Amino acid sequence: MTLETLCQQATNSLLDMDEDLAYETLDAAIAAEYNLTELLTNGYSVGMQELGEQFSAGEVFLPDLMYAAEIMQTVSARIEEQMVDGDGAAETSGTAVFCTVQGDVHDIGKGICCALLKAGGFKVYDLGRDVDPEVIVAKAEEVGADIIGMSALLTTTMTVQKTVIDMLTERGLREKYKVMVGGAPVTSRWAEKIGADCYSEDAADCVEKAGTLI
Ligand code: B12
Repeated sequence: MTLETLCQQATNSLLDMDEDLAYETLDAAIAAEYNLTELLTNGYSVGMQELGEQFSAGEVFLPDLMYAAEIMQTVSARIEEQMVDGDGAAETSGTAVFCTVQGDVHDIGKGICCALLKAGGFKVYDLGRDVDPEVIVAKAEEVGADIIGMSALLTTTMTVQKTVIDMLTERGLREKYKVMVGGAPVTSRWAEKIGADCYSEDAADCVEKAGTLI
């Protein structure tokens, strides 16, 4: 089977919430030694995004969405394992501290960004979701991060990205870090308004921009 066919199958597996198909597709791609980044971004991610739109339009119920989110997380974790085992993480391009901000539990997109950054040679500290601004700043200081990446999927939690940037400025730490922001409601305009260094629409762009920021 071609990679293109497997990507389509990966998309369908999420849209149909077919767990077995999702894992079979991944196994087939691993066996064929296909590019798993492509399978993630052009396959599973597309399915998750389409399902998200269906949910927003009231065509999919919350329990189904949560089930698909679980499948997506298992798949992302397995792909990340494969990438770390492979040659992707051999060199360190820089150090990034990533999280989903306080009050927000949406971590699928953040997880994909972390997986691709690791594959791109970054050392990534994934702090998880619903993370307190103090914890983000403390971790960046502790590990000497180059990049702080913050994901927010709710309009109510986007403001926490600003809180962290303001905190860095007030403490005289702002120049030490490149701050990247993202998540579905975030725009380049918002990034500019709050004084972030960079906004990315998707994970592949996030890795590319992270590389140019350092
Ligand atoms: C899946 C989902 C959930 C899952 C989350 C599971 C999980 N573990 O993440 C569950 C069911 C738990 C959930 C809960 C809720 N959700 Co919800 N959820 C979604 C949904 C459908 C998809 C999000 C997703 O995973 N997309 C797929 C990923 C791959 O895309 P992504 O996150 O955008 O990430 C990509 C880019 O944005 C970028 N990126 C992401 N982060 C970052 C960070 C950086 C630094 C960079 C550079 C780039 C980057 O790269 C990623 C990969 O390409 C969206 C709808 C949507 N269309 O977005 C609603 C949505 C975000 N949820 C919404 C809401 C309201 C909620 C709830 C409040 C519902 C409720 N009433 O309880 C709760 C929130 C609880 C909380 N405190 O957080 C609203 C938000 C509305 C708003 N304007 O604020 C949305 C938009 C749905 C809607 N239209 O109503 N949700």
